[in-house]
Amino acid sequence: MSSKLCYIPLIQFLWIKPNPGSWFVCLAYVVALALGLVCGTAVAASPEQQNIALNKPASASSIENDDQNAAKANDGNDDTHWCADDEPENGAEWWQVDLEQRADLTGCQITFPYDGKQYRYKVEGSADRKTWMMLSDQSQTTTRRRVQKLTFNQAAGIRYLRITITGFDEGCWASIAEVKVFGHEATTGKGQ
Ligand SMILES: [Ca+2]
Repeated sequence: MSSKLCYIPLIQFLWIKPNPGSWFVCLAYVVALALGLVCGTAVAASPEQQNIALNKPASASSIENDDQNAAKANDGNDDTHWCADDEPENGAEWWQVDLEQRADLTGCQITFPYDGKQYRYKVEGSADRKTWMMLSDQSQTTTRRRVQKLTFNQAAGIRYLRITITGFDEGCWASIAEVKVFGHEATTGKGQ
């Protein structure tokens, strides 16, 4: 039933003399329409919250071992994580995902291995892995939340998303449990 058709019985009711039975019918319709509006809104918003990074090809500057490889940071499991070997010669450790097509990103959610520990980092995006743009600079953050949600103001045409770990509390490593990336297919320019 289309949304316009949904309103026809209610309009018809308003043109007839009400009685207790019809009041009940009207109330049921109002409740049904309200539920429909709520559900419709949720369905319309869902594409923005779809995790487009799930199980996409991931890479990293280094890995501690194969049980903590790059793919563990976007496997949909908060209990598995990527961990770098953190050797000084590597420089800043990073994790990267290939979204396999260009997308207009709205934000991301990063889950770290530990709650109550500080991780500092920056999130960058690129269409070609040559030119990178800063999506969110958290290199000065003081938050110790395990799950951190970020909103991107300008992130159009992004295929590659990279998270560089710039610092962390003592006792931690450059490590990420899970990354979710939100957005939709780019309105201009397809993947390379
Ligand atoms: Ca994981």
